[in-house]
Amino acid sequence: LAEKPQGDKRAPPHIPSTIPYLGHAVSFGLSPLEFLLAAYEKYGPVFSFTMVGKTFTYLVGSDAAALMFNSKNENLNAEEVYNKLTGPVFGKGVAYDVPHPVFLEQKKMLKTGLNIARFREHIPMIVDETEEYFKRWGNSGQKDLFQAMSELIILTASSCLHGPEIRSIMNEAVAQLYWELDGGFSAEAWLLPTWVPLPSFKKRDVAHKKVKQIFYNAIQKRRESNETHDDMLQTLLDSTYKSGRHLTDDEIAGMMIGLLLAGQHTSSTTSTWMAFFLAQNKEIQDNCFEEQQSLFGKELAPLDYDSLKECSYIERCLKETLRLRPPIMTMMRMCKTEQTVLGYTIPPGHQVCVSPTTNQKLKDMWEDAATFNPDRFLSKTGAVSDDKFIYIPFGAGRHRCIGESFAYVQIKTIMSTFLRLFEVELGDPGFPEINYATMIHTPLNPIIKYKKRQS
Ligand code: HEM
Ligand code: LAN
Repeated sequence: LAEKPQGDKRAPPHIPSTIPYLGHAVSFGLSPLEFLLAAYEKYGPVFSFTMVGKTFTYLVGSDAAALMFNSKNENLNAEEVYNKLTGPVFGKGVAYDVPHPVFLEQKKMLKTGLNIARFREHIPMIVDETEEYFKRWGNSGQKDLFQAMSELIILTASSCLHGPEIRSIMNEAVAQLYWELDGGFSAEAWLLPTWVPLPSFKKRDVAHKKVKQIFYNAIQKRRESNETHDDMLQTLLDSTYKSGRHLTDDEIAGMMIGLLLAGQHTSSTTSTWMAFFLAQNKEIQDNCFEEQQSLFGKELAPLDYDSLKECSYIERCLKETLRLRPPIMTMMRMCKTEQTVLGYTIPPGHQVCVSPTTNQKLKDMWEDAATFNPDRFLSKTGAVSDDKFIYIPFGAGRHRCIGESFAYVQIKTIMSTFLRLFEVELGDPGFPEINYATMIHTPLNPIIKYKKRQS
């Protein structure tokens, strides 16, 4: 089935399709994970297929994935595949709109802003937001947990990552703008040309302008303020590039949008999936609550950074949730120069992909791959081997996530607080199916049944 060898160059096996242009778009779209695992069984760790006129080459398993994670951005390029999606949402001058070395400097600035001293302050803020939010749930009932987590995480991101000026003006109208901006991260935006007049594109662009204006005002207010602040906004105002230049207000506002969306999707889906895994398995849920009692006493003393670090069981549950439901299911790069991996040659023009979801479910790498078992992470890697790139929810290499520690602090704090408040069971629709139609795979019908714990 492999394409004809050209000289001693061997192209990766190309999965045949009888459907012109669309290729495998429908079967992949309906169930990407099944598609990729089946292709891996049949074709091995490197294979190509066509969708909507584009050729995708997947690198499955650690050895193949190493090509992406060790490569330079000039060779396997991120902005060429991502900027169409992120450009209109973040605006000019940040992330994939600038040359990669500039984005690396921006990542460094963000990283300085996400430090342990800040996390210590974030924890009580997140606890307050969570307790306040769930007051509206009353004593018992069934509710859409994904909606709740999405609303809650906008609030925690505003207070921890944006600062008091923005948090104080958060209301439903602003949240609505964020949703419309967020609507820019869609399959349509990724597939269709930018000029197509889709209503969601127009909404995105209007929301972008309004959100930027809100952030400009907050930046202005901060510049004029006499109070001292020690938070992310202050870090961005004080940071300089290697050249000595400060960030412009437009760059800061773009980075604030980036921060919001980075934490938003990833943490809201992860917290929701985690709660459903615990709702499905009473014993694991009880272990989490007992850990709270054993570390914080029967009276459940307030959470703080050092004790939260000790909560190793809930941490393993989070780690296992990120194994089975990593929010970013595929990382993509445009192949710019011929690449060789495991004896195959990938030509320029292919979109090279690595899928955390796939690597984290390989039967030959993970014992009982499909089972939610937090204690697998009692061993060093949790996997059968210590291969470097089979557990990659935060990516690796040059494009690796800088938000991992913040995400752990945020999700562990939210989930600890949530489990102190409620006992949960699966709601009437049962364990949620995966909605593959969204770019970050969300839970379908995420209805949870809850009962207040007796204190
Ligand atoms: C990159 C996952 C939270 C900021 C990434 C990548 C992944 C990822 C897989 C690599 C993308 C690629 O290589 O194409 C996650 C997960 C999160 C999370 C699973 C939470 C559970 C956050 C948060 C922030 C953040 C909270 C910011 C506060 C970033 C940044 C990059 C990144 C700046 C760099 C992108 C690049 O260099 O191209 N994240 N992320 N992430 N993430 Fe996160
Ligand atoms: C995203 C969100 C979308 C996501 C998918 C398309 C779902 C995925 O298949 C590939 C990776 C991508 C594009 C992705 C990469 C990293 C992003 C862009 C984010 C997690 C959303 C925010 C994050 C970005 C780098 C955050 C920082 C932005 C700044 C402007 C500082």
